[in-house]
Amino acid sequence: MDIIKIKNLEVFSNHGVLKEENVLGQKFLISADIYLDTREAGTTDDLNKSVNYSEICHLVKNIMESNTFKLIETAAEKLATAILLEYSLIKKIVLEVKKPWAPILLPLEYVSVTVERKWHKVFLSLGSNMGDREKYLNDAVEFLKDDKYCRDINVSSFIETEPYGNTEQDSFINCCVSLETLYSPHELHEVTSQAEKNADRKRLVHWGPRTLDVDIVLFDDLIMHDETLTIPHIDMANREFVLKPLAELDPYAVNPALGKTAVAMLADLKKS
Ligand code: PH2
Ligand code: MG
Ligand code: MG
Repeated sequence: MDIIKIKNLEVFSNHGVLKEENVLGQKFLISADIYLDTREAGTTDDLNKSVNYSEICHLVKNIMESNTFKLIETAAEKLATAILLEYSLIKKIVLEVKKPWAPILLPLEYVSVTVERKWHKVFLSLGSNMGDREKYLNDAVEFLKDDKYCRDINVSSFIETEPYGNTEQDSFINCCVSLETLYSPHELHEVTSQAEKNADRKRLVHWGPRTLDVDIVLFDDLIMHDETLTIPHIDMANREFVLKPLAELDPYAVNPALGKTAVAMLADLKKS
């Protein structure tokens, strides 16, 4: 991908853990590697096809001067997020906040924090087999659309499916949702859990009937497992109700743990 670089933009502002820093202020230097596709701007000479680096510098200065953060971590986080939210053409940003006058009673060139933030590509699987099933799915989609850290939301067809696993329950409506998000996997899990709570989901029986289930199926090419999350979804390759709508949204979405596309997983499942 192409990069626009801003190097050591100088601003004077009041961030710091110490009271004196908040009162007196000091110099900060901001650098950013801004990842976007500049091809069209470069071939047409049209600024509208790129981002205006002057505007971004003024946005940075504004945010730095109108806030008092304790941590340079917070400054970096706020700047990176604000820039990604303001400029939809930017896919990723690596942003550094340097503090050359950090008052630590020792000489140093600077201390700094660098953060890398991007729009993550995510696929969710949604299911409902209680009450007004379509409404629960539609409400969840609306809930995601209202979240400014989620964008570019696409919804597959709704399909009626027989219960998989515990078969002593009513049939499901399932779908998949693709989106881009600034959330981390655990932050997104908090959001999907909130969507389930909004549907008054009660966890009575494991794999039992539910008003709404929202699972993270794929998150970039991430492979992870801990107490709360397993990504890619551990059983996705065995579930037609996940693979069919997933393949409809993006036949070439890859499960990085298996090295298989959605269409390939679906074909393998139908064979077995
Ligand atoms: N979800 C389950 C278990 N079984 N079966 C269908 N058809 N659809 C589901 O969403 C589903 C299921 C656990 O999440
Ligand atoms: Mg599930
Ligand atoms: Mg679940």
